[in-house]
Amino acid sequence: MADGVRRLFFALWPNEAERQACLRVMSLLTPEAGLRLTRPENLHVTLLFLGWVGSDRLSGLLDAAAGLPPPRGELRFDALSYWRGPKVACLTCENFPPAFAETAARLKLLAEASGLELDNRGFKPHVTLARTPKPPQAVKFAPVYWRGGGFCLAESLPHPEGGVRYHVLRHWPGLN
Ligand code: 3AM
Repeated sequence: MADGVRRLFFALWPNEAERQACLRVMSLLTPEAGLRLTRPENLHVTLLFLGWVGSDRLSGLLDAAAGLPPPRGELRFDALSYWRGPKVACLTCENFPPAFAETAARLKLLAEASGLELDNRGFKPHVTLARTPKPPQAVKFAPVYWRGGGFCLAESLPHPEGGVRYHVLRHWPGLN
């Protein structure tokens, strides 16, 4: 890895009530072999994964993101899904206010304008609750509400105890 290169993503970070609501759902997951819960401080909703970003691109990206209005409204996570590719159990929502996908799309445009090459994955709101080799058992839970408003740029770093830790580099506060 070259010097000054960081693994980055734009995300919504939870307030304490949202984090606790996610932890309540996590506490319902049956502890299967190989299931690894997300660290509470790592819980987030990815808006746009950037991958490795050189320091030469970072300040332009930060300036451009500062001008972006954060998404207004609320996400209602009412389903527990299993994604077989990355082997994650995550909270998902079928319907969500268009402002969230619009913010994700605008972040993608400004990242590309900053010279980053991104894949064509669309925005799928989700909160990764656990990594697990097989689908979790079904659970009943109260929907997790997650307000829009501010968003942030986070860095993915190795955790000294294994796995990753996410560090918020910059937070742009919102109105709601
Ligand atoms: O926990 P989630 O899925 O929201 O899965 C990774 C994590 O988000 C995702 O980016 C977040 C920080 O690492 N991620 C990692 N590699 C990715 C990739 N190649 C990716 N998302 C899309 N494409």
